[in-house]
Amino acid sequence: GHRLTWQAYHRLDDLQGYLDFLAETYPDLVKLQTIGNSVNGRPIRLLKISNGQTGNKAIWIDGGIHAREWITPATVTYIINQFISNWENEPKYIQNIDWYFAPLLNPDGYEYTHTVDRLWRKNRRGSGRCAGIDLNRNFGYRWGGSGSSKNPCAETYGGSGAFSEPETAAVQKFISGSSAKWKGYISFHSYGQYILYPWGYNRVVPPDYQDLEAVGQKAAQAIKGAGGPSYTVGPAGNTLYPAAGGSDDWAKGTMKIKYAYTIELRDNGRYGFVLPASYIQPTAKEALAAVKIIAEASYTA
Ligand code: 0X9
Ligand code: ZN
Repeated sequence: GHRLTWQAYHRLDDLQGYLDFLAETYPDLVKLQTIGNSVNGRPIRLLKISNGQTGNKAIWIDGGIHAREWITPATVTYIINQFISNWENEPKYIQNIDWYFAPLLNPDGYEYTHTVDRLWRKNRRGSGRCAGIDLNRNFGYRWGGSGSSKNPCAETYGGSGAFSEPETAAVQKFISGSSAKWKGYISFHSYGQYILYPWGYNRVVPPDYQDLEAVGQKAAQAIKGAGGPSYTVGPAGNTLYPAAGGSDDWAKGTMKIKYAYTIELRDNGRYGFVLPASYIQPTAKEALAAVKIIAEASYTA
Protein backbone atom coordinates (compact mmCIF):
# COMPACT_ATOMS: atom_id res chain seq x y z
CA GLY A 1 0.00 0.00 0.00
CA HIS A 2 0.91 3.67 -0.38
CA ARG A 3 -0.30 7.21 0.21
CA LEU A 4 -2.14 9.52 -2.19
CA THR A 5 -1.56 13.20 -2.96
CA TRP A 6 -5.00 14.62 -3.85
CA GLN A 7 -3.13 16.66 -6.46
CA ALA A 8 -4.08 14.30 -9.26
CA TYR A 9 -6.85 11.87 -10.08
CA HIS A 10 -5.72 8.33 -9.45
CA ARG A 11 -6.31 5.08 -11.22
CA LEU A 12 -8.30 2.36 -9.52
CA ASP A 13 -5.23 0.36 -8.46
CA ASP A 14 -3.74 3.45 -6.80
CA LEU A 15 -6.94 4.11 -4.86
CA GLN A 16 -7.11 0.46 -3.79
CA GLY A 17 -3.43 0.59 -2.78
CA TYR A 18 -4.21 3.53 -0.53
CA LEU A 19 -6.98 1.62 1.25
CA ASP A 20 -4.53 -1.28 1.76
CA PHE A 21 -1.97 1.15 3.17
CA LEU A 22 -4.47 2.45 5.72
CA ALA A 23 -5.53 -1.02 6.81
CA GLU A 24 -1.85 -2.03 7.24
CA THR A 25 -0.82 1.16 9.01
CA TYR A 26 -3.79 1.64 11.37
CA PRO A 27 -4.98 -1.88 12.18
CA ASP A 28 -6.68 -0.79 15.41
CA LEU A 29 -8.72 2.00 13.87
CA VAL A 30 -9.33 0.80 10.31
CA LYS A 31 -10.97 -2.35 8.99
CA LEU A 32 -11.10 -3.08 5.27
CA GLN A 33 -13.45 -5.58 3.69
CA THR A 34 -14.80 -6.59 0.31
CA ILE A 35 -18.59 -6.47 0.21
CA GLY A 36 -19.05 -7.82 -3.30
CA ASN A 37 -17.63 -7.92 -6.79
CA SER A 38 -18.45 -5.82 -9.81
CA VAL A 39 -19.80 -7.21 -13.09
CA ASN A 40 -16.21 -7.62 -14.29
CA GLY A 41 -15.12 -9.21 -11.02
CA ARG A 42 -13.42 -6.27 -9.33
CA PRO A 43 -13.75 -6.06 -5.54
CA ILE A 44 -16.10 -3.49 -4.05
CA ARG A 45 -14.39 -2.39 -0.90
CA LEU A 46 -15.59 -0.88 2.32
CA LEU A 47 -13.36 0.87 4.85
CA LYS A 48 -14.62 1.18 8.41
CA ILE A 49 -13.22 3.66 10.91
CA SER A 50 -14.31 3.03 14.47
CA ASN A 51 -13.09 3.50 18.03
CA GLY A 52 -14.74 0.16 18.76
CA GLN A 53 -17.14 1.44 21.39
CA THR A 54 -20.48 -0.32 21.52
CA GLY A 55 -23.51 1.88 21.05
CA ASN A 56 -21.96 4.09 18.39
CA LYS A 57 -24.23 5.40 15.69
CA ALA A 58 -23.20 4.77 12.10
CA ILE A 59 -22.76 6.82 8.91
CA TRP A 60 -22.28 5.48 5.39
CA ILE A 61 -20.41 7.54 2.77
CA ASP A 62 -19.97 6.45 -0.83
CA GLY A 63 -18.48 7.75 -4.05
CA GLY A 64 -18.05 6.64 -7.60
CA ILE A 65 -21.56 5.34 -8.29
CA HIS A 66 -21.26 7.24 -11.57
CA ALA A 67 -18.02 6.39 -13.37
CA ARG A 68 -17.17 9.81 -14.80
CA GLU A 69 -17.59 11.72 -11.53
CA TRP A 70 -13.91 11.46 -10.64
CA ILE A 71 -14.07 14.11 -7.95
CA THR A 72 -16.13 11.74 -5.77
CA PRO A 73 -13.64 8.91 -5.03
CA ALA A 74 -10.99 11.63 -4.63
CA THR A 75 -13.21 13.38 -2.08
CA VAL A 76 -14.14 10.24 -0.13
CA THR A 77 -10.48 9.20 0.19
CA TYR A 78 -9.57 12.77 1.24
CA ILE A 79 -12.18 12.65 4.01
CA ILE A 80 -10.87 9.25 5.18
CA ASN A 81 -7.34 10.69 5.25
CA GLN A 82 -8.38 13.75 7.25
CA PHE A 83 -10.23 11.68 9.85
CA ILE A 84 -7.37 9.25 10.32
CA SER A 85 -4.59 11.87 10.43
CA ASN A 86 -6.45 13.98 12.97
CA TRP A 87 -8.37 11.24 14.79
CA GLU A 88 -7.23 12.00 18.35
CA ASN A 89 -8.28 15.64 18.00
CA GLU A 90 -11.68 15.05 16.45
CA PRO A 91 -14.74 15.93 18.52
CA LYS A 92 -16.93 13.26 20.14
CA TYR A 93 -19.48 13.43 17.34
CA ILE A 94 -16.78 12.19 14.95
CA GLN A 95 -14.95 9.76 17.25
CA ASN A 96 -18.09 8.11 18.59
CA ILE A 97 -19.49 7.29 15.19
CA ASP A 98 -18.79 4.13 13.21
CA TRP A 99 -17.83 5.37 9.76
CA TYR A 100 -18.31 3.21 6.69
CA PHE A 101 -16.66 4.46 3.50
CA ALA A 102 -17.14 2.94 0.06
CA PRO A 103 -15.01 5.31 -2.07
CA LEU A 104 -15.61 3.58 -5.39
CA LEU A 105 -18.85 1.64 -5.95
CA ASN A 106 -18.46 1.34 -9.72
CA PRO A 107 -14.86 0.19 -10.25
CA ASP A 108 -15.41 -1.18 -13.79
CA GLY A 109 -16.95 2.07 -14.96
CA TYR A 110 -14.17 4.09 -13.33
CA GLU A 111 -11.45 2.11 -15.14
CA TYR A 112 -13.37 2.46 -18.39
CA THR A 113 -13.39 6.26 -18.03
CA HIS A 114 -9.60 6.14 -17.72
CA THR A 115 -9.02 3.85 -20.70
CA VAL A 116 -11.81 4.23 -23.25
CA ASP A 117 -14.51 6.84 -22.64
CA ARG A 118 -13.95 9.67 -20.16
CA LEU A 119 -17.68 10.41 -19.96
CA TRP A 120 -19.02 6.91 -19.27
CA ARG A 121 -21.66 6.97 -16.49
CA LYS A 122 -23.09 3.49 -15.97
CA ASN A 123 -21.59 0.19 -14.88
CA ARG A 124 -20.07 -2.15 -17.46
CA ARG A 125 -22.61 -4.94 -17.88
CA GLY A 126 -22.68 -6.11 -21.49
CA SER A 127 -20.79 -4.48 -24.33
CA GLY A 128 -21.14 -2.01 -27.14
CA ARG A 129 -23.03 1.25 -27.32
CA CYS A 130 -25.87 0.07 -25.11
CA ALA A 131 -23.78 -1.48 -22.35
CA GLY A 132 -24.31 -0.63 -18.73
CA ILE A 133 -26.92 0.04 -16.09
CA ASP A 134 -27.27 3.35 -14.27
CA LEU A 135 -26.50 2.25 -10.71
CA ASN A 136 -28.33 5.29 -9.35
CA ARG A 137 -31.54 4.01 -10.95
CA ASN A 138 -31.02 0.43 -9.75
CA PHE A 139 -31.80 0.75 -6.03
CA GLY A 140 -34.99 -0.79 -4.76
CA TYR A 141 -37.18 2.02 -3.45
CA ARG A 142 -39.86 2.84 -6.05
CA TRP A 143 -37.57 1.28 -8.65
CA GLY A 144 -38.53 1.96 -12.28
CA GLY A 145 -40.45 5.20 -11.69
CA SER A 146 -40.00 8.64 -13.25
CA GLY A 147 -36.62 9.68 -14.56
CA SER A 148 -35.40 6.13 -15.07
CA SER A 149 -35.43 4.50 -18.47
CA LYS A 150 -36.49 1.02 -19.65
CA ASN A 151 -34.23 1.40 -22.69
CA PRO A 152 -30.88 -0.33 -22.18
CA CYS A 153 -29.21 2.21 -24.46
CA ALA A 154 -30.26 5.14 -22.27
CA GLU A 155 -27.89 6.81 -19.81
CA THR A 156 -30.53 6.34 -17.10
CA TYR A 157 -31.37 2.67 -17.78
CA GLY A 158 -32.44 1.22 -14.43
CA GLY A 159 -31.65 -2.42 -15.22
CA SER A 160 -33.86 -5.50 -15.43
CA GLY A 161 -34.99 -5.17 -11.84
CA ALA A 162 -34.14 -3.54 -8.52
CA PHE A 163 -30.64 -4.54 -7.37
CA SER A 164 -30.04 -6.53 -10.55
CA GLU A 165 -26.43 -5.28 -10.46
CA PRO A 166 -23.78 -6.69 -8.14
CA GLU A 167 -22.53 -3.18 -7.30
CA THR A 168 -25.89 -2.07 -5.84
CA ALA A 169 -26.71 -5.52 -4.44
CA ALA A 170 -23.47 -5.37 -2.43
CA VAL A 171 -24.60 -2.14 -0.76
CA GLN A 172 -28.05 -3.50 -0.06
CA LYS A 173 -26.71 -6.73 1.37
CA PHE A 174 -24.19 -4.99 3.60
CA ILE A 175 -26.40 -2.25 5.03
CA SER A 176 -29.53 -4.37 5.44
CA GLY A 177 -27.51 -7.21 7.01
CA SER A 178 -25.69 -4.96 9.45
CA SER A 179 -26.77 -4.27 13.01
CA ALA A 180 -25.16 -0.80 12.96
CA LYS A 181 -27.27 2.08 14.19
CA TRP A 182 -27.49 3.88 10.86
CA LYS A 183 -28.28 7.57 11.16
CA GLY A 184 -26.50 9.07 8.16
CA TYR A 185 -26.11 8.14 4.50
CA ILE A 186 -24.16 10.38 2.12
CA SER A 187 -23.67 9.60 -1.55
CA PHE A 188 -21.23 11.85 -3.38
CA HIS A 189 -21.90 12.74 -7.01
CA SER A 190 -21.00 15.55 -9.37
CA TYR A 191 -21.63 18.08 -10.61
CA GLY A 192 -23.78 21.15 -9.80
CA GLN A 193 -23.10 22.04 -6.14
CA TYR A 194 -26.27 20.68 -4.57
CA ILE A 195 -27.10 19.19 -1.19
CA LEU A 196 -30.08 16.99 -2.02
CA TYR A 197 -32.33 14.95 0.24
CA PRO A 198 -35.30 12.62 -0.44
CA TRP A 199 -37.43 12.20 -2.18
CA GLY A 200 -35.80 11.86 -5.52
CA TYR A 201 -38.46 9.65 -7.11
CA ASN A 202 -40.97 12.47 -7.35
CA ARG A 203 -41.72 16.03 -6.28
CA VAL A 204 -42.71 15.08 -2.75
CA VAL A 205 -40.97 15.22 0.63
CA PRO A 206 -40.81 12.91 3.66
CA PRO A 207 -42.56 13.88 6.92
CA ASP A 208 -39.27 14.96 8.57
CA TYR A 209 -38.03 16.97 5.59
CA GLN A 210 -37.63 20.08 7.75
CA ASP A 211 -34.87 18.33 9.71
CA LEU A 212 -33.09 17.40 6.48
CA GLU A 213 -33.53 20.91 5.09
CA ALA A 214 -32.17 22.54 8.28
CA VAL A 215 -29.11 20.29 8.45
CA GLY A 216 -28.58 20.72 4.70
CA GLN A 217 -28.65 24.51 5.05
CA LYS A 218 -26.20 24.32 7.94
CA ALA A 219 -23.92 22.13 5.80
CA ALA A 220 -24.11 24.66 2.94
CA GLN A 221 -23.10 27.39 5.41
CA ALA A 222 -20.18 25.27 6.60
CA ILE A 223 -19.07 24.86 2.99
CA LYS A 224 -19.02 28.64 2.65
CA GLY A 225 -17.11 28.85 5.93
CA ALA A 226 -14.51 26.47 4.48
CA GLY A 227 -13.97 28.91 1.62
CA GLY A 228 -16.28 27.07 -0.75
CA PRO A 229 -18.86 28.29 -3.23
CA SER A 230 -22.63 28.32 -2.88
CA TYR A 231 -24.43 24.93 -2.74
CA THR A 232 -28.19 24.74 -3.32
CA VAL A 233 -30.15 22.75 -0.73
CA GLY A 234 -33.45 20.97 -1.38
CA PRO A 235 -35.39 17.78 -2.05
CA ALA A 236 -33.90 16.03 -5.10
CA GLY A 237 -37.11 15.65 -7.13
CA ASN A 238 -38.03 19.31 -6.80
CA THR A 239 -34.57 20.83 -6.87
CA LEU A 240 -32.95 18.80 -9.67
CA TYR A 241 -35.43 16.45 -11.38
CA PRO A 242 -37.46 13.39 -10.38
CA ALA A 243 -35.38 10.22 -10.73
CA ALA A 244 -36.43 6.94 -9.11
CA GLY A 245 -34.11 4.15 -7.98
CA GLY A 246 -31.49 6.38 -6.36
CA SER A 247 -29.42 5.22 -3.41
CA ASP A 248 -30.56 8.13 -1.22
CA ASP A 249 -34.25 7.22 -1.53
CA TRP A 250 -33.49 3.57 -0.71
CA ALA A 251 -31.42 4.60 2.32
CA LYS A 252 -34.25 6.70 3.67
CA GLY A 253 -37.32 4.85 2.36
CA THR A 254 -36.29 1.24 2.91
CA MET A 255 -33.47 1.44 5.47
CA LYS A 256 -35.06 4.32 7.41
CA ILE A 257 -31.77 6.18 7.71
CA LYS A 258 -32.82 9.64 8.82
CA TYR A 259 -30.13 11.89 7.34
CA ALA A 260 -29.87 10.62 3.77
CA TYR A 261 -28.23 12.97 1.27
CA THR A 262 -26.83 13.11 -2.22
CA ILE A 263 -24.18 15.79 -2.43
CA GLU A 264 -23.39 16.99 -5.93
CA LEU A 265 -19.87 18.40 -5.73
CA ARG A 266 -18.24 21.04 -7.96
CA ASP A 267 -18.40 22.66 -10.26
CA ASN A 268 -21.51 24.36 -11.62
CA GLY A 269 -20.86 23.75 -15.27
CA ARG A 270 -17.63 25.33 -16.45
CA TYR A 271 -15.71 22.03 -16.42
CA GLY A 272 -18.52 19.73 -15.36
CA PHE A 273 -17.42 16.12 -14.95
CA VAL A 274 -13.94 16.96 -16.27
CA LEU A 275 -13.02 19.02 -13.24
CA PRO A 276 -9.29 19.88 -13.21
CA ALA A 277 -7.23 18.16 -10.54
CA SER A 278 -6.37 21.52 -8.95
CA TYR A 279 -9.99 21.56 -7.70
CA ILE A 280 -9.69 18.29 -5.76
CA GLN A 281 -8.35 19.77 -2.52
CA PRO A 282 -10.72 22.75 -2.21
CA THR A 283 -13.73 20.64 -3.21
CA ALA A 284 -12.87 17.80 -0.84
CA LYS A 285 -12.18 20.26 1.98
CA GLU A 286 -15.62 21.83 1.68
CA ALA A 287 -17.22 18.38 1.42
CA LEU A 288 -15.54 17.43 4.70
CA ALA A 289 -17.08 20.51 6.33
CA ALA A 290 -20.52 19.37 5.15
CA VAL A 291 -19.92 15.81 6.38
CA LYS A 292 -19.06 17.12 9.85
CA ILE A 293 -22.37 18.97 10.07
CA ILE A 294 -24.29 15.85 9.04
CA ALA A 295 -22.27 13.86 11.58
CA GLU A 296 -23.17 16.28 14.37
CA ALA A 297 -26.86 15.91 13.55
CA SER A 298 -26.59 12.13 13.19
CA TYR A 299 -24.80 11.86 16.53
CA THR A 300 -27.74 13.35 18.40
CA ALA A 301 -30.47 11.79 16.21
O1 0X9 B 1 -29.31 11.71 -11.52
C1 0X9 B 1 -28.63 11.30 -10.57
O2 0X9 B 1 -28.47 10.11 -10.32
C2 0X9 B 1 -27.95 12.33 -9.65
N1 0X9 B 1 -27.36 13.38 -10.45
S1 0X9 B 1 -26.05 13.05 -11.40
O3 0X9 B 1 -25.78 14.22 -12.22
N2 0X9 B 1 -24.77 12.85 -10.47
O4 0X9 B 1 -26.30 11.86 -12.16
C3 0X9 B 1 -28.97 12.90 -8.70
C4 0X9 B 1 -29.65 11.90 -7.80
C5 0X9 B 1 -30.56 12.54 -6.78
N3 0X9 B 1 -31.32 11.57 -6.04
C6 0X9 B 1 -32.39 10.92 -6.57
N4 0X9 B 1 -32.95 11.28 -7.69
N5 0X9 B 1 -32.89 9.92 -5.87
ZN1 ZN C 1 -23.86 11.01 -10.32
